[in-house]
Amino acid sequence: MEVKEKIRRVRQWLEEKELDALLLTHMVNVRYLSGFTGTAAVLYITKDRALLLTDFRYTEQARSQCPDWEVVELKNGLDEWLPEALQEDGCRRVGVEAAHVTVARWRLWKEKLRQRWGSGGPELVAAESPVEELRMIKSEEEIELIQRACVLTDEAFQHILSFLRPGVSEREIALELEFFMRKKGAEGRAFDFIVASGPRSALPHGVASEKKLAAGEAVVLDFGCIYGGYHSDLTRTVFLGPVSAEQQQIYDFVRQVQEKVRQEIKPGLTGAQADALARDAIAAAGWGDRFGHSLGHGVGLEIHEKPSLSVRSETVLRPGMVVTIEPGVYFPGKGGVRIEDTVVITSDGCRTLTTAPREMIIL
Ligand SMILES: [Mn+2]
Repeated sequence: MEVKEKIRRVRQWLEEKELDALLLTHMVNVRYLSGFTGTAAVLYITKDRALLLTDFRYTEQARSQCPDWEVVELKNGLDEWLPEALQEDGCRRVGVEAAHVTVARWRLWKEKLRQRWGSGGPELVAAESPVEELRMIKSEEEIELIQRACVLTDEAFQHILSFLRPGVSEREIALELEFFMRKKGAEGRAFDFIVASGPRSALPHGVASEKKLAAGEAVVLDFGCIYGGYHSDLTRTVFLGPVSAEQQQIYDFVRQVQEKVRQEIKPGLTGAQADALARDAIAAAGWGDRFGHSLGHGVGLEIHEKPSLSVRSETVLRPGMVVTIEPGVYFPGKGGVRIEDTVVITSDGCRTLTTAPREMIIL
């Protein structure tokens, strides 16, 4: 979507919400709307102005990256600028991103308005940002960047297989994954990697520890990278032999469930209906209480974004949404299995962007 079109959509939203202005402080939303990749800027949008506020460090960068925005260099900070601007523009109701403004900042802004106007001044409105909704549907260019992040992630998985052996620590594995992807062009890791082996594989969020791998253990590897600002997310569970019949059975089951979801997910389903594709199958196997997290989440400029594939998600899936599909079952004290892919919803189903092998791997 062109920047001008994004601004038009936000203005449409302003009208619907009967707001005179929106102040966007969440850097990811700032980047999405303006193209600005620096670390400090705020967007201010009214029905006829679109300002990018930044400071001396970033003025020049913002002018070159954001031709559709009027770049303003803040001299005395945003908190002083805001009441001035609201007065100048005659704004009565100004929206702020409720999920991204601290209580301290909210109080400070209210106090600044009160100092200037007493009780009759402009009203701050805690709003749900319209930008997170826009971000749910990815353009071809965005999908291409996510795809490239996924390719690097798949390559890192292939690479790490030769590195896994008894005695290697989870931390060393996490570092090697990150080093490999960054050498190949990734900007960074997508999140703190999960490398969870043996009994730790039962921890759905077992961030890599000092624990060393041992024979007979499952190893859950959950990792991804950032490319062009966009994230990837992949989980594979591999085994250091020998593998028990029980491990084999659990693995085959999770793999089947994950495959079924990728075959059946399609536009028109709600996030909750997608989640149920996995949850019902796992419950039917008698392991309902062993799958305690949601099926998946949106992926884009953030590793976790809308839509969520979870019990309570009413969001309807649409083509262009990029989500993870990551069912798992976990047995405390023993171990767990999770298999996760990043997929893009298409007109009649989904296309899987991560392609690392899903067959059981025993090293
Ligand atoms: Mn994930």
